[in-house]
Amino acid sequence: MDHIAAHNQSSKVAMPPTKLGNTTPNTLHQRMSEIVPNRLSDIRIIRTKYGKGNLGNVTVDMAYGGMRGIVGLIWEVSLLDPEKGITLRTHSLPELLPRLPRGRRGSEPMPEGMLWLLLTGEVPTKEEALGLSAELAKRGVVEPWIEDVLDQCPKTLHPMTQLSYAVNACQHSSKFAKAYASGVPKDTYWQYYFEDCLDLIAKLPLIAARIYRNVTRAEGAPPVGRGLSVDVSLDWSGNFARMMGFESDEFDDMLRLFLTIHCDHEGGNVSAHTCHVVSSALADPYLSFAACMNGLAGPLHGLANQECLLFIVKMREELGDNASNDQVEAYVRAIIKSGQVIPGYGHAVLRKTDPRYTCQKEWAEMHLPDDPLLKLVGQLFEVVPRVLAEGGKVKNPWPNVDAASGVLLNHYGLKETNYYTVLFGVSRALGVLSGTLWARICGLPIERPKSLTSEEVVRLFGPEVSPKM
Ligand code: AMX
Repeated sequence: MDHIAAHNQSSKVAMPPTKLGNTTPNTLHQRMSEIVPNRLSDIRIIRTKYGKGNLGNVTVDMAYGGMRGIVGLIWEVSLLDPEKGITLRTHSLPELLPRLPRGRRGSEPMPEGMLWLLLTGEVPTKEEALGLSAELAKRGVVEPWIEDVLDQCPKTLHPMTQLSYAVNACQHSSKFAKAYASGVPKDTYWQYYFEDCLDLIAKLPLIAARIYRNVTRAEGAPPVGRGLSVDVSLDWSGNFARMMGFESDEFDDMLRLFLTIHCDHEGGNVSAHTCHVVSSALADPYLSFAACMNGLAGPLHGLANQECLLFIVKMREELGDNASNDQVEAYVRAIIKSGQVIPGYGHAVLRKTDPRYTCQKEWAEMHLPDDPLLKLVGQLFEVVPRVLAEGGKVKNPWPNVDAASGVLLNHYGLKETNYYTVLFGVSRALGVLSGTLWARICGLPIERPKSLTSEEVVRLFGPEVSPKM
């Protein structure tokens, strides 16, 4: 298999130099500037040696079937293994989490460390991660008119719509769009793209916190106004928590974990792929990420965390706190019989329990062992996979990332389920913008797969099997 050979061989091409005896912490931009030329040279070698390698055949069913199994994308920052789950720059989540740097406060990793890793391929030192944290805090400003626009949104406008709206509006300050319009050379695009990515990631806590404040304000109360700003002494996640109005150290840590583990799931999922395809037309990071958020807002993708908690809460209302597994099973069967999906279960690529579910469940068992909703999460795990596996239709009956996250958020008082996907989106910015920035660094062209009509399928494979068209 050519592609496996390519994969094995690729580990022999020169990788970025490791940092030796460096006393002054690198900035992310410095480190990227060192890494980019080496990596581009690696990719030139890979393409020269393995460019004609065959990545597999495409069948008609695959084209009708959501392109499952078609390998047609390069996404440098993460890779999903159906059995083991996500690897971020080759590190599995359980292996990586203990290695990522902690901040000045808290015991969970700073998402800034994950961002550094995704962009550079290197686990940063604590000083580097703290430096990036300070840099993001400095960049974390939003034009006042965008804050006013958000304040004018009706409380009932879905928070994901508000997020997408605000991110699109931030495009007003895109450095890449301005640089492109002024005709800068192609090989410098990534530098402006990098600036926009960091600016956008830095603005997200302020934007998302403002949305939270506005949708949760009391009936008749005025919107936030000019009251929110980033505190440069706090990390990215701490700032987000504080601006939303949460003050406890345990909430901060839960949010750090949430924002770290939701960041990326390789390039073919709806949110990442949308960001990738929009950016391939050289739309700037703001336009690309806003589109990505619109995809994440779908109930089969990121909205599933909202759906999942609603499902668990409703089940509790109907079954009470002492439901037996038999009662849970009857409830689950009735939902499936009515034609609905069980949110938080199943996946297009994964074929085992999602490690992101496992790490959230373990965290919950340690910090909120007596939460009645956690008990139901455990019972669903005992019941749902067996029920979904019956009949063999569902390809993956195991829990995904969304099966436990809502219970954590709800426990700490973040009860507005329609806000949950915004948190997912803030985290996802780290991964999709890193992957998309690398696509720009590599100069990947505008994306344009070929499509067919059903008549064309019949023409290609008929006429003896042709239906009447
Ligand atoms: N409950 C009930 N039925 C399910 C199911 C679930 N959790 N997961 C899959 N199925 C059904 C599908 O609806 C499909 O039925 P159909 O043939 O009648 O249309 C059949 O099983 C085969 O589907 P599949 O090939 O196993 O899954 P898929 O790749 O088409 O879809 C996913 C994957 C995630 C959309 C699906 O498993 C699902 O709808 N899960 C529930 C929603 C959810 O948790 N989404 C979040 C995923 C993670 C994320 O992106 N955040």
